[in-house]
Amino acid sequence: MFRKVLIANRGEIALRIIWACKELGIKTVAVHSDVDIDSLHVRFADENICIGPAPSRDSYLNITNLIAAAEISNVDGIHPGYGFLSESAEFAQVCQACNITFIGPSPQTIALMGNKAEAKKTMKAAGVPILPGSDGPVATVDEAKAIAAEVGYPIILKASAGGGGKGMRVVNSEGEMELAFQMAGSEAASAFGNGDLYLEKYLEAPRHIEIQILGDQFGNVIHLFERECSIQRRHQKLIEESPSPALTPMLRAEMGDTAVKGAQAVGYATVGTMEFLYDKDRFYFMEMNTRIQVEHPVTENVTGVDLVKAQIMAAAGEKMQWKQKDIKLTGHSMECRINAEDPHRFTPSPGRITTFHSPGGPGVRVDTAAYAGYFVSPHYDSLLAKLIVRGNTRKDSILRMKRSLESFVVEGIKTNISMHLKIMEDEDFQAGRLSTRFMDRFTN
Ligand code: MV4
Repeated sequence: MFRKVLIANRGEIALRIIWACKELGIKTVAVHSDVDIDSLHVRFADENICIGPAPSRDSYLNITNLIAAAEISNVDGIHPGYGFLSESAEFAQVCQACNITFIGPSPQTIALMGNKAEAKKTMKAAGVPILPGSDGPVATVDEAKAIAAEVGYPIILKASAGGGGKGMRVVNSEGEMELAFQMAGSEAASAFGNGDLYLEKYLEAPRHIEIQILGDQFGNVIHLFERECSIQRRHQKLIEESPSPALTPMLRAEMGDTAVKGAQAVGYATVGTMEFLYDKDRFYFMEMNTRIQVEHPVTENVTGVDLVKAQIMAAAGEKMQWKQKDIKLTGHSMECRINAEDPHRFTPSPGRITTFHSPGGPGVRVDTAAYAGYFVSPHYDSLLAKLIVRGNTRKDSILRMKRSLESFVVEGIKTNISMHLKIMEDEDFQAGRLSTRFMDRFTN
């Protein structure tokens, strides 16, 4: 097991990793930019090192400064959290070269899953269902037109080096292809340094359902069921839940087993998430995330597995303590992402928090690094807190979420709590009638 781990992240996930390390008896090193000196992850880590000024590129994204901090503090592991460098094959490679364990899959696996077109080809070869479309990147607009004619419009163009919706273009007819191909290609090139595009049949209103995967370094892979993540705005997830109201026990087992098959095909180790699009009782591989996800507490609540501890133990080379039959789904869990943003314009709302009261009581968890007096910086993402509830049924979870949102007091900045309350009271949401288009009606 690791002796000391550096957490290459900030905010609630840095705190979450510190809690897991404390329970594993691992010493922790927090890194922070100069504006994060008063953050809770700095306060609760055993050591802390300033790695640069506020802009992420000069601090949390600066591999040289992070590795220097790791060397100075003599750590044997680095946990990247999510976002920042958590899916950077280059960072994982540099850690390996410096004999520091990157707490995640191998650089090769990160690179493979980071190329969405190659990831799809790999999953297809492993027998995981994929959407009809191109076999890898599309070289020319004529090739795109030919494939689109085969699969039928509408199609969607996606960036191979992308993910998360950046550089995507829906094309409804051949006449739109030329411009869409050029726009998507140049967007992808400027966003990711790689303009390659791949093409898929476009599903008008699918669900976004993902499977949690856990693997060790002995070839053992299990799944920890699904999370329904269809409630998103501009590819930012807002509400996640498990189990999905759409899945039958049969489909749940089929999706889980399929995800395990895909992960085994690449020898997946530590935690990962396989994202699927779900439409008319069929599911299709979309992409695989090679990090711990924001929404991991939803799965922890329904399985009882501490995913961050499991991730760290797997990265340390420990054999997994579970067999698939040991993982049971009980109850229902739901997470609302509380963002420091204007609830109507969805624009960031940085500033000093004057009052901060988070809800509690049975089945309520709040993962946050915020506190009364904390200054929410404009330099980083707007996630302020994750409110996660657990109930025996989905109805119980919604009721618990409503009363928790109503008693979540944040003053001094704006939040999206009122938007979450509107969603909880929505008839379609309460009936489980969800899709990736759900938020269209809530946003202009
Ligand atoms: C799709 C899709 C429909 N058909 N692909 C890709 C990145 C992920 N975050 C969202 N992605 C989607 N890929 C096909 N073939 C629908 C989505 C999608 C989505 C697309 C546009 C706007 C919002 C969306 C929210 C979730 C999923």
